[in-house]
Amino acid sequence: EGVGPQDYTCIKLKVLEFAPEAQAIVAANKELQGKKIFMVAATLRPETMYGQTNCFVGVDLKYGIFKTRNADELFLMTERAARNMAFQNLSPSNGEVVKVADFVGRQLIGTQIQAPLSSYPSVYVLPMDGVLATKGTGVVTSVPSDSPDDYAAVMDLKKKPDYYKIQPEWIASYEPIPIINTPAYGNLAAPTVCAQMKINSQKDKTQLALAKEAVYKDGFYNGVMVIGEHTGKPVQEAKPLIRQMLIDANQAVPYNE
Ligand code: A2H
Repeated sequence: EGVGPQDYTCIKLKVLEFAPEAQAIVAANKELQGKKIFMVAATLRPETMYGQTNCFVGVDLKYGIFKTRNADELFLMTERAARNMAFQNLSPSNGEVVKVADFVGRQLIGTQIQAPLSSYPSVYVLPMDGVLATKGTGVVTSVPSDSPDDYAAVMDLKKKPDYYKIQPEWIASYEPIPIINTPAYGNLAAPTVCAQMKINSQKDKTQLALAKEAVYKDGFYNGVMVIGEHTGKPVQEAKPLIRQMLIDANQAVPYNE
């Protein structure tokens, strides 16, 4: 982690309806009328995107909407990510960063988005404690079937919606979806490992780091897809194919940092 370049896939989460405070900001901005706005999430596991149940932001992090190389599409992410993307042929011109709106994460909570490949036609933007401003785009797509961090955060939100200032229906009926099967953890690796290790909350950081490592390696080396067009294929084989399929469909872009 943090050593050497990281090959991410940035998933384009189309905004269907902004939460009220964010909507007021967008509505007041002439540059945004009639444009498509995407929250952009950096992932190392594109093959798990069938299982997206929500997306996470940090409530205190700063986000912006930035112009891209495509005049009709804008990206919502951290300014740090926008600066990196400007040198990866993703901004209007090389090195150019054009921000057209500003938000704080909490204003985005409750926004509805369309997550490519997800079995759920629309999902919500929700808070997570551990979202780093210094990694990826500051937007984390949530796959509770295969990410212990995501599963622990989703369980916290389901248990304590008031504490996290969310409406229960934004997550209550969004269950983890089987994506990958392995001999060790079955087809819901993250819930299984969290139960085995008695992980009760996203605050159990030491245990979560161990769980994440175990599930990541096991899924990659021993996993077989149980959903989608590559059902039956090993994860190692399906991963680059699903990544390319998302990129070809203009639902994702490659991103390095
Ligand atoms: B992964 P690495 Cl299913 N702050 O995507 C915190 N976490 C972030 C982040 C940020 N700013 N940006 C990205 N991430 C998460 C899927 C996934 C991920 C699964 C399983 C494991 C997993 C769905 N969430 O990551 O430090 C994103 O979550 C475990 C490594 O660059 C991204 O991939 O290695 C991963 O961390 C990148 O972490």
